[in-house]
Amino acid sequence: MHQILRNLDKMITNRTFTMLKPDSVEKGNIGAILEKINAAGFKIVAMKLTQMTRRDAETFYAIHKERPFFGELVEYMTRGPIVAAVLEKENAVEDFRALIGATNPEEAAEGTIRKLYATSISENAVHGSDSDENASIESAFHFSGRDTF
Ligand code: IDP
Ligand code: MG
Repeated sequence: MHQILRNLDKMITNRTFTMLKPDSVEKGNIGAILEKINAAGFKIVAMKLTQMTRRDAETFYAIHKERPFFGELVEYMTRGPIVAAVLEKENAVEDFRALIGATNPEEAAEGTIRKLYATSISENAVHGSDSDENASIESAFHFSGRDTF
């Protein structure tokens, strides 16, 4: 039983969820960003090109609904297709947040995806889950169990 729980825990902490946001797709940066993701040792477990509806974006970003930028965020995230993906690597959530860099590209470290490809704090190229729990919730929002094996 303990072995099973340990394995389950390991499985969860080994995955994160990402979106290549509409600006990345518009600018033709899908390939370059996926290259960085692969080069950093992440395996793509599930992936699709899709577009979020207003309701999808409002639900996905519900935690930010009282923030002044919420309307702008929903407009941005729904204006064109995104690439949604589930990624696997040891320590996935933390390592992926390090790979993408700070929310504001002006504060993002050299070589990070946001430093390289983001335009502004709003149009910042990629999403990365901020916890194992959210990685799991966000993956389930975009993919069914049979997509993520
Ligand atoms: P994160 O994506 O780095 O986790 P959050 O604070 O969770 O950053 O914000 C979610 C998203 O909302 C950001 O990625 C960005 O697109 C947008 N956002 C965050 N802060 C601002 C802001 O101050 N102005 C405009 N948009 C923002
Ligand atoms: Mg966040």
